[in-house]
Amino acid sequence: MSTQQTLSIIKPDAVAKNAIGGVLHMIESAGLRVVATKMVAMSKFQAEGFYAVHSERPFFGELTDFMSSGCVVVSVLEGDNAIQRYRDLMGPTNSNEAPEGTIRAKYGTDIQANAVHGSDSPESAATEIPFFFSAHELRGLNHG
Ligand code: IDP
Ligand code: MG
Repeated sequence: MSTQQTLSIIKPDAVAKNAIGGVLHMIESAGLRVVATKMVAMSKFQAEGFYAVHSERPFFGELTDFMSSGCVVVSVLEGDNAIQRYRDLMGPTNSNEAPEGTIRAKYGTDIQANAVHGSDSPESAATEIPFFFSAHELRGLNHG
């Protein structure tokens, strides 16, 4: 195992549910470290850019409407094998299929309003982290 960074987004549904603290608590309780975080309101254009990989999917329009419907909390998480560990903590895409103990089981509603995003590979993390965080914002990493 090696130390990795992954991008987390607490989506507008979870922010609306007052679950920012609840999600971050689950992240920290799982042993992942929050090394950068901020609240942002994504424009439709930003959401389309972030999810460009899904631009041909039938749900692209509603996904980008949803992601730009309210504030989100973006964070960089760090830890051994952080990418897969966070995916496991999130649970499957469809919240209704998420096992107990996962973030999506606790805070998600359905396949779209599923509370959180997490990078799915080192390649995704390497593009998703700089999408939201400048080098300046990341320079304090590894000093926690
Ligand atoms: P993931 O977030 O579990 O990696 P992806 O397949 O990458 O899932 O899809 C990105 C996001 O698009 C999901 O988190 C969810 O919000 C939304 N989404 C995925 N599949 C559907 C669908 O069939 N209908 C509506 N929204 C969907
Ligand atoms: Mg994905």
